[in-house]
Amino acid sequence: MAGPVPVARSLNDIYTPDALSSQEKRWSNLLSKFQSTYGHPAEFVARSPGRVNIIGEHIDYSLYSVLPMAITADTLLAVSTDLAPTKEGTYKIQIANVQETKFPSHEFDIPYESVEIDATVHEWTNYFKSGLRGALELLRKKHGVDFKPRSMQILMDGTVPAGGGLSSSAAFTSSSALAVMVANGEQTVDKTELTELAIVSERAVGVNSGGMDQSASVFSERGSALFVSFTPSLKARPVSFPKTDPELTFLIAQSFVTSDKFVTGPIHYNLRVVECSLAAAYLNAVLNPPGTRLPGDAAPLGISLHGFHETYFALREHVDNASSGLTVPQQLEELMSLTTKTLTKDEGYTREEIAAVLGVTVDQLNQQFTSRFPVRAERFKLRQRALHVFSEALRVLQFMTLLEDPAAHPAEDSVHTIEYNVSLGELLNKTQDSCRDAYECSCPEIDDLCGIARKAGSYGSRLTGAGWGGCSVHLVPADKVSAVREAWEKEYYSKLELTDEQKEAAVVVSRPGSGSALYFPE
Ligand code: NG1
Ligand code: MG
Repeated sequence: MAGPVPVARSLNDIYTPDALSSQEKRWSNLLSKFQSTYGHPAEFVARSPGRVNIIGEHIDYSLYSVLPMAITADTLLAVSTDLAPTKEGTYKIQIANVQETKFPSHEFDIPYESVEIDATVHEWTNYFKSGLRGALELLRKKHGVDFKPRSMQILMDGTVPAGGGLSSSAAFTSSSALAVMVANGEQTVDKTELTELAIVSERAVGVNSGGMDQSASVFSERGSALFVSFTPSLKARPVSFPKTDPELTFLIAQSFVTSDKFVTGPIHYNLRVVECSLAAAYLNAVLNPPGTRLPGDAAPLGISLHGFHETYFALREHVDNASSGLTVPQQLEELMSLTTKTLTKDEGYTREEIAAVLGVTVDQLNQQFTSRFPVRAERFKLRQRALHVFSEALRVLQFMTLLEDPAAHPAEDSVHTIEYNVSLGELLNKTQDSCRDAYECSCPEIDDLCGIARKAGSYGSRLTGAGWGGCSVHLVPADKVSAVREAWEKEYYSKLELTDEQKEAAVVVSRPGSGSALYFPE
């Protein structure tokens, strides 16, 4: 799966046939608008899609594997680099958006040394700047610290709904980083390098995220989902769905409850990152021998539940080699029962209680866990969050077994196909229950959409992405898609004041799309 970002010879290489005609119109509009905006043609287009997460929610920043897939919606950046020389010591970035009223164009004279990003303002060009900053770090590694970036003229067209749980941010940062690499002369861009710099870049704009979105955006291959692992290093590989009859489709339904991670980070997303990191430290302090330190890892705050998982069983092997025979699913089952026995307080733990168990002062605790990204909470629900993470990591492995173990595949007859689809769907439903009850990242609207869909024929329905609003994903057999859509229209969407554009985007039938790509207009 590693290797360079592919150069698309035609839009056929990027989009599934059903999307092709609308995409051809969109791309030719982008390229002609580039010409009229800047007075010359674009040299290339960098493209990176949004993603929907099938299963593995809120566990990527705990470094457990996930199963997303790219969707058709993507960020396009048309680029040219032949600009007039600029002010001494700076290069110029001119960036415009096809939706110019919503996203006004900007011009920046950026000093060679550094890219300033004011993450306190929610400015659309910040995402480009975060990709620019990440790419420059990589370019400096390759070409030396006094590398002089080139000026760029950019026209963007993004169709991933923002704040909708489909990773608009990752699509934008990944395509931006890709565009900067190519604008500065890189003939090929390695997918792993691009993903890693997109992950780091996204954290620069204030969201303490995991690496799922950027991996799915960069690595996905058309027709397949993507199994992404983060440790010991980032790996991604395509996973195909067995052919069933009726064919399985994934429906994505917007709740239209916007969940803006910038605003709610301190009580939602970033708080969960802190709770999971604290849970790892707490479990380590109680269940591993005194003085055991968790290995520093790629998690946002440097330690993770996965790190605890590995340390615990590595140390156990020295003690009793009984545990060495455990499979990962068995280890996860054991961790869930250990968690229940160790983290007994339902109402959660105060900073004082945690600091006492870790043997540090509250100031030291705050310094390590709650200074980087501010959180607002008196108590941290360590057990609930850890139980969700371990159980969700287990569901991902069970889902993968159903997809990849031929013994688990349905026999040709339809009865077994139904049973098979039901067992896939059941895992998705259990994820939704755990997100709602243990992780508390759902909302009534999403619960509603899921209930309506299940009644109308969906095998499995759940929130996708960060939650607290945004999108839901549903595993629906092809012959039930219209029934589910009608039920949503009647019982949910008809009660909202939706614009025609919103009505259009409310429900998307998602086919597994391709990841990042480059295109050089002839
Ligand atoms: P969304 O909200 O779809 O961008 C976020 C995180 C992911 C992952 C999911 C929950 C960002 C940029 N991405 O996805 O890393 O943690 O939530 O599984 O915050
Ligand atoms: Mg996002």
